Amino acid sequence: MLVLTLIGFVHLAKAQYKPSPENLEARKMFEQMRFGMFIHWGPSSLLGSGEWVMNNRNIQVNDYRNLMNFFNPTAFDAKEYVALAKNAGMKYITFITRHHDSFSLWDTKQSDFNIMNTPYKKDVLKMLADECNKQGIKLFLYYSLLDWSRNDYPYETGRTGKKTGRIAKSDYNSYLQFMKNQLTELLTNYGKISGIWFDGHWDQTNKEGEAYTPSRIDWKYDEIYSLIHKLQPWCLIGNNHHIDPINGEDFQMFERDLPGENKAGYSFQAASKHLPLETCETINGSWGYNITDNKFKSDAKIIKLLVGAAGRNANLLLNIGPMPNGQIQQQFVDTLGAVGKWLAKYGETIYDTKGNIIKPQDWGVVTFKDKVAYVHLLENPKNDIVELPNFNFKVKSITGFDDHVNVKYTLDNKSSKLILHTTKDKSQADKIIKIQLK
Ligand code: FHN
Repeated sequence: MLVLTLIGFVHLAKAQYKPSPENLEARKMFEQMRFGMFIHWGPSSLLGSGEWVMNNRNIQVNDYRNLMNFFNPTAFDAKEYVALAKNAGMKYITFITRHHDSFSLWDTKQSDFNIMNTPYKKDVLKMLADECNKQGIKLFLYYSLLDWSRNDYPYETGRTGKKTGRIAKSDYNSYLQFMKNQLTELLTNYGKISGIWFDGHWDQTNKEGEAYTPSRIDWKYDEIYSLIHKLQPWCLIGNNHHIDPINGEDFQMFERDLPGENKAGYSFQAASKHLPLETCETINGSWGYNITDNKFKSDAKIIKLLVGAAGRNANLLLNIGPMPNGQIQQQFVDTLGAVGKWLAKYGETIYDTKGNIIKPQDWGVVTFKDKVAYVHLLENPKNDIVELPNFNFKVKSITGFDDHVNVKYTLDNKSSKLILHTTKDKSQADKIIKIQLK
């Protein structure tokens, strides 16, 4: 009986994650920020083929380690990175600390495959953390659960990294301890960390969308998550596992899709109604530096993504994959500059707004802030008619955001439908109409 009661207690303790007041406050601030910079970078960038190159070319662990001898990012400038994010209107940076290849971009004592053993010999994370602090940008850390180099990671049951030459038997307890030690370093030596962004869970499941997708290993998330929250209670935990949120997580992310969409095939999970949401996307098609990837999205497309995310109550985490020397390619700089310029003018319609009050429509989305609703026309409305269903508000005025000219409208109180009679110039990414509510 006693044992059963104890098991019951343990189970209950696991089931009841109660975010701390600091954590709840951090969630609010996270939602206000709406736009962040994702940075995928490391020795894999040297090969110019994206961050999956080790897996894709079946590079053996010992051969891959050679990259450490010539990863020398002398053009890395933390001040420039943070300024670039700031000028783009981004409010936070999510930096890869350790991707699937196992390379650590900080001075870790837990593995010698790290930045201090490259010719560069400098702790890039420290420089970035200090600079974020100086320039008022929040710092989130990406941390891979999946590992293609270590023997103790359960690669036998994994989907990827099977051909990197490992033969020793894995040992998850040892790997778990390693991760806990690394996370403790990250959350102890780099000041205030706003969030940990996990990735790689899906390595231990069947493909997203299949009927059966539980993990083949017990990751012991309760231990990992409680350690993080113990070290920094405000630190938000998100896990890009492509399934419904797990107990202990503070935000939910979507990869290459806005919440509620599933074009990329990762997002069969529904958007949480309680947790803050985030969508991550690339500017071209690659996360890590890819020398032949010229499929750059237009500035308009990125702006629409950002607005589409805000309209669904989500942040956009937009990726850059710096070059191996630390320089950021001009195309990324230009796009970020263009979005920054747009946000300088239209930021009030994005930051600190709420989406999803009116569901996304064919023509676009609506964001709300205090007594104002911003209608974002992302596509040309059919017959110059913009319908807003479930519009349960009283209207004071409706004007164009740019020209302040009154927009013709009809409000059918019975069906709660607001109809705006307006159109959009095709060349504009977004036409905004401001509804002042009573
Ligand atoms: O495998 C990673 C990939 O390299 C990249 O980091 C993205 C970012 O969301 N996540 C994984 C794929 O789901």
